[in-house]
Amino acid sequence: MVPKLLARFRKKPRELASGLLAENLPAHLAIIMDGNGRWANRRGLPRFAGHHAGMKRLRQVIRDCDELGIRCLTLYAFSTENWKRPADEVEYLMRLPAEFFATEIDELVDRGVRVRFIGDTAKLPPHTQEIVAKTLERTRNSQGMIVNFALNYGGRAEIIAAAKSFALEVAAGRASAEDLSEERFSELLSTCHLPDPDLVIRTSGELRMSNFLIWQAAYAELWFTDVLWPDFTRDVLIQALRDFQGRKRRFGGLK
Ligand code: V0D
Repeated sequence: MVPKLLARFRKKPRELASGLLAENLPAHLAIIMDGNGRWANRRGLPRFAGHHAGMKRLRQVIRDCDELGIRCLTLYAFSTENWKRPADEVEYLMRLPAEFFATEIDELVDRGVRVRFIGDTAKLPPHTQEIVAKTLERTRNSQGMIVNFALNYGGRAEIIAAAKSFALEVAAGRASAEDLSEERFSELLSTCHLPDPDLVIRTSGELRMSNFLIWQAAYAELWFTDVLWPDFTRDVLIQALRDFQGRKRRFGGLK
């Protein structure tokens, strides 16, 4: 225990085995896990096989992020647009949380991971909502990394919901229009308990935000790769984090 305690007081920047600086990691990393269907197509497999491979990759990425010292990880697992996919594919996706829970929950709890959710989870099938509730319950007291799943999430819908809730406060006489600020508005979003993402990664070559954390990612660094999500290894993650550490962040100012 002693070396660990002393390590806290070291002045020298801590270099992780991967050549990353522990001091300059994104506090919040967000990932658009794209390319699972394409990965399967390329192998002549059905799309669901790609989703399953994507889930296996996600297990490892959560471990890697925890070991590297990422404090908060948000994963775009299902968007409000994904309902337009064939019914059998949606049905398959909605069973992944149960499989993930069955195989991963003990390790997540051991790691001290706290799982959270953003998005309209009330519209998910009841069996999926049950897993959401069980996962929240099992990790409720965890004090480690936050893993935040975006399920049935849309950034514009979230902003509209926040605007409505503020309008209701005004209508009830508890606030006035002049009270609204960026800080106050941020408190009305589903991410109110999280820092803004510092880095957004999107796999599979698409160069868009696709309605993911559009308010919160206003000053995020963006990192895109052609690598398909099931092929996203620890080395690719480290490459993204190295790239992040080489960037000058200005948050709209100059400095
Ligand atoms: C498919 C690649 C884990 C991207 C990852 C319902 C798309 C695998 C979960 C999960 C999905 C959700 C909730 C929970 C635990 C795990 C998940 C969906 C899709 C959509 F409590 N992977 N995963 N959920 N994919």
